Amino acid sequence: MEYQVVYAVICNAKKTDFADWALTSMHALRHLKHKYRIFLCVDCKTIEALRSINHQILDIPNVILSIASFNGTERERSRWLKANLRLMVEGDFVYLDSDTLPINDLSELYEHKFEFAAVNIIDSSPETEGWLEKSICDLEWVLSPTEYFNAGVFFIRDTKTTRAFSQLWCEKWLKWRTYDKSGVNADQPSFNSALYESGVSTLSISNRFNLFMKHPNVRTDDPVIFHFPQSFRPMKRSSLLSILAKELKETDEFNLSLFKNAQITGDPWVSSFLVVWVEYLLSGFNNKFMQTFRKIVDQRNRKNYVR
Ligand SMILES: [Mn+2]
Repeated sequence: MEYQVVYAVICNAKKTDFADWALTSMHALRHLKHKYRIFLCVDCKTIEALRSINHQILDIPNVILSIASFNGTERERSRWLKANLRLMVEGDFVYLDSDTLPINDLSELYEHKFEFAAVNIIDSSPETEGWLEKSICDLEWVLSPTEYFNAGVFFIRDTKTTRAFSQLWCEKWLKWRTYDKSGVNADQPSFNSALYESGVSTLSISNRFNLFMKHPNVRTDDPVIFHFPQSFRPMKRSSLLSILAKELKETDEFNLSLFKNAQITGDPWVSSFLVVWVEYLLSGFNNKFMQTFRKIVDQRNRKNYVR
């Protein structure tokens, strides 16, 4: 059995955070038990940018695939790329967000008979508390009554149905983009309704496989993949991913002992409890400030401030 893992990266030559994180995540994969065939999916503008600065991420993957750049912001381009992945890559694969870090073997994600597997967040997502329902109603979409998946980590098989799902996700996301004027361009509503409406067989898996760091106290036994929501709380000083990425950039070395230590302790943070909380609270304050700031910015320009 071949284990395939797919990353999707959109960035420019000046700000390469997403490429840096994905590169770190790929290094982590190379230190796990199984061998993984790594795919890097990008768009034309991104590959041009990465080549112009000779970014290290170009050396690690087994396969690099590129699609035509979507005409929009970087955030929109990354949504579009992600919705197209199932049509770009052949065979079953696990998709990992650039802000995730695998610390244990992913083989369990492949060992079932379902077409799709991910962590069900229906009971914990703020999306499912209000705004989502109105939007879904307005757009006349259908959602599963029992499942709402986080799109940051998922397993997907290569079948007719899953390819049709990908097509439908693209169509729905385009509609969402016109409908939602917030500039956030969430991809999970279109992702989840496309999944349900296309009849893909789905499996809800343990949050060990996508441990979403909503706050510093998130923990589980035997974690497999840490997910640091970099886009709204970067946690530059405390998250294992940020520190590994920073060291990799500065020294060209993946800090294996730090990584191995995290495998043993299951601790996603590298600073003390107090520092993690201070950074977390400060980044929350920053967000509030940015939200207030955004409100006074013309809606048309707003998209430029959200990533
Ligand atoms: Mn993410």
